[in-house]
Amino acid sequence: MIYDEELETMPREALEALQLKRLQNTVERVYNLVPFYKNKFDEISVKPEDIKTLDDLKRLPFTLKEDLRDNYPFGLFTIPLEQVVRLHASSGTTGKPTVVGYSKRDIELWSNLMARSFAAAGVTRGDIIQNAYGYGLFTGGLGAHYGGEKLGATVIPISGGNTQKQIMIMQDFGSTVFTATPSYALYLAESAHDMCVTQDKIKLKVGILGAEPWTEEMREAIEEKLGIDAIDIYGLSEIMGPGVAIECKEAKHGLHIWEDAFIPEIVDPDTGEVLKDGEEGELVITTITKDALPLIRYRTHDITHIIKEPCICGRTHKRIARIKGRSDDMLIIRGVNIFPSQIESLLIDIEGIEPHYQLIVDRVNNLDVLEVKVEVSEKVFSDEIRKLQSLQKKIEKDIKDLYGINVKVTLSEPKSLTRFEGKAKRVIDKRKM
Ligand code: DLL
Repeated sequence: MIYDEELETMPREALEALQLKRLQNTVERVYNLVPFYKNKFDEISVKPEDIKTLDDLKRLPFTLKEDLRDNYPFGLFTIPLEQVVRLHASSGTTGKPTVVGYSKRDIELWSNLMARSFAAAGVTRGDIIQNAYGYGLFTGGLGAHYGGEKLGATVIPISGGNTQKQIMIMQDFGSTVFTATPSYALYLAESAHDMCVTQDKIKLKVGILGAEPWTEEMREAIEEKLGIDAIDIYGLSEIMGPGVAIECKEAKHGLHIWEDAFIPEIVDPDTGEVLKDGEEGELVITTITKDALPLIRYRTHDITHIIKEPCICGRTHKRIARIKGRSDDMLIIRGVNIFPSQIESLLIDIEGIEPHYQLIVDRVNNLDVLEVKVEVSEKVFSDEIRKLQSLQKKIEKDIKDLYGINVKVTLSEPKSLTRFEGKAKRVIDKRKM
């Protein structure tokens, strides 16, 4: 269902005219209200009035996560704190978190975009959304909550964790939509299986899953185990939270990024040069409707490309391909670049392998070594040692053939690797410890 016909199907020309107007307005505001931006623009002698076309966006400087940290906590806000009605923060791995603020209008806008995203995924007013994204400083919980209510659906604010209770509530309340990270959806599916809760005992039809990278193969595994449509949703707290982009139910291929609110660019992660539609690089986003914390050319570190072809669903907003990983998650093993998601796609397709894995990187005698720990199914685990050894060798060979790196594969017992209630942590890089 299309939630906002006029905006979602607006002809490109009109959409781009709207973007330009909103961009000019945003640039003017940040220049006049945020000293950080005024200084950065002055340094390269660019004035707001120089932005005459959408193409002029590339004249503006990038904003980095460090800029938010350097101006911790509220230094990039354009409005006084009295007008800020909500704060969220993303937990950095080190040091201070990144703080984001919302005015009343921002919350309204976010709810609208999230309602629009739910609708694109096939959710309607009659649905019951079991929201297992964490509530708190993380934007997942409240973002999905407000969007679900805005749409008029029924929201169960269960938050993450407590899996047995999730499964009980899912049956008793008749939840039709499940929102969580894909890794948690998979964990829930397994637990339901262990509790003998079969698909006919639940009413679930859609999973709105995101907040971490996942693969097509993982989608298939989740869809099969839960008997649902699994839809990919993208967002980041600095830009808003969940609902920046989502797949539509019709195509389930690429995520529509809501261009009446955000301008996406793809840049070369090393040089910052803007790439053409279709070329893979780092996603950079400029917000054009945000009030409290507008960001100009924010470097997301997420690797993707723009899908050029128009979508069968009729929405005119561009699509980004499924996020391949973060540029800072890319592993370099003896000079070969590899994303965890590439290993994931290969593993999940192998018979007898469960979609649970961990990558352990270390440096031994000055050489990088990658260990791939992966769980096998109960059936394979009870096989004779010889068969397990040949499975292990097969995976090592497949990875070598496809990606050109030597890895050590360790087969783990079923259910032995850590399960995650929020974002999964797949990589342990001992070189950085
Ligand atoms: O993860 C917001 C969110 C909540 C998105 C719920 C979707 C659902 P942060 O905690 O700030 O915000 O983390 C943002 O997570 O830059 C990506 O690297 C990653 N990420 C988010 N969605 C996806 C996705 C929320 N669908 C960071 N695929 C982003 C791959 C994703 N990575």
